[in-house]
Amino acid sequence: MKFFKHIPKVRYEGKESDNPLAFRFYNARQKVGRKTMGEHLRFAIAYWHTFGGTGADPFGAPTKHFPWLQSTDPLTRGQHKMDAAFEFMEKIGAGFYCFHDYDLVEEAATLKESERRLRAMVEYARQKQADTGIKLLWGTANLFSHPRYMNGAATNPDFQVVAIAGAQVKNALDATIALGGAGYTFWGGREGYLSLLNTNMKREQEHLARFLHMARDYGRKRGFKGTFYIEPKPMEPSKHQYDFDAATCLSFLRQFDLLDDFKLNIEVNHATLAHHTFQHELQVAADAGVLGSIDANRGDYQNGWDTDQFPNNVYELTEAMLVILSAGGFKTGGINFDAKTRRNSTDLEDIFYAHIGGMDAFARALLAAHAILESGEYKQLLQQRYASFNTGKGKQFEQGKLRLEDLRTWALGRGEPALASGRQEFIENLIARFV
Ligand code: XUL
Ligand code: CO
Repeated sequence: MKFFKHIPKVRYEGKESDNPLAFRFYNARQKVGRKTMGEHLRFAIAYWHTFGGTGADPFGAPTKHFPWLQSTDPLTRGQHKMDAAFEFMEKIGAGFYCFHDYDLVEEAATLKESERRLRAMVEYARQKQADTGIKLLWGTANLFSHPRYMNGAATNPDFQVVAIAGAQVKNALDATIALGGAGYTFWGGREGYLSLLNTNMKREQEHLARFLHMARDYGRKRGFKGTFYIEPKPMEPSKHQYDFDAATCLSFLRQFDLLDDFKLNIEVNHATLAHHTFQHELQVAADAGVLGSIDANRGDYQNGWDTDQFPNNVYELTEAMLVILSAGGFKTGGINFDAKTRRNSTDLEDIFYAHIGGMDAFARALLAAHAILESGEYKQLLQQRYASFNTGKGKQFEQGKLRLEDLRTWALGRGEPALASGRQEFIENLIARFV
């Protein structure tokens, strides 16, 4: 079925265009350095928000009555939803999508029936992918919505729940592999606690590690060559989540020997919930060689929760793209719009406007960050700041050739250093010159 007949394919029309259904900056085929914009940005559409987000919130009923969600038969509904998804992705020109198992089709009353439904949807998706060339960026399992997961999934104190979560991950991995997914994500919204008083944190984290090892082993055994991602988030829906932020996840992956297979999927609004900037989280991941993929969105400067709005701040995105480009860009990962239109954005056009805005903002940021790195001025400023470690005693310090008492001896002969400006405003202006 077709759902967006009244909306034309979105094309690049250039900066001067005032067509709200055109790109002004995102031009998939335009070269930026050695890659095209499309290859750099690898845009993905999040199935759950864009085709399943009905606008319901804790205070109110759905506001969006998507025509693809009207059938009473779950499989037919799943197929209509997928028709809408692929029609939308073709029109917006996104090369990738991401899903949870039960975004594809509603979970059934029994595991067996859920598996049957899922297999049918995977077949349907395989055909759609072949027809359109659209690919799966990553799959995942929804281990947080069902009431059984109220005390956690892999970290649930009841082994029976852990086993059901395992079955779900096996099936979601099978689906991801069958669809040639480039990645598989774990986001642990319920892997944490509501109260420490009833929680054995050490045991739960060991269970999580055991679970991830099993998933990794199964995936690799079945020929999955893609990347496993952990998506950090500090809280919401749990009071405290184990995958708090990039640094916490890294320490977990190191402790439990998972670094060979896992990278991080960094989400903007999760970073800000952890009182970090997105750029900070990207840099932590990049420095450890685990910058895998990103979930793009933005939070709200006044509200403290996960508002998942579409990104629109080109200056901040430029800073983020500086980190991503300096780390070598995306390999298996990409930019997944884990973002939703507002509850009162109820027209079908609204999901187009939202993605067009996000894609254009990233395109501008890519162009700016690329130009900044090409000009060399910014990189040089950063290098100069550490120049005292390039020669002499500074160099020996970095090489581990000095002892603490050597620092004293050297410092004694020197006196006070001249104050060196950090030149923050100068650098901010330099970045702004390119934005
Ligand atoms: C929730 C969130 C999830 C993950 C996938 O905050 O970001 O949608 O991206 O489970
Ligand atoms: Co996310």
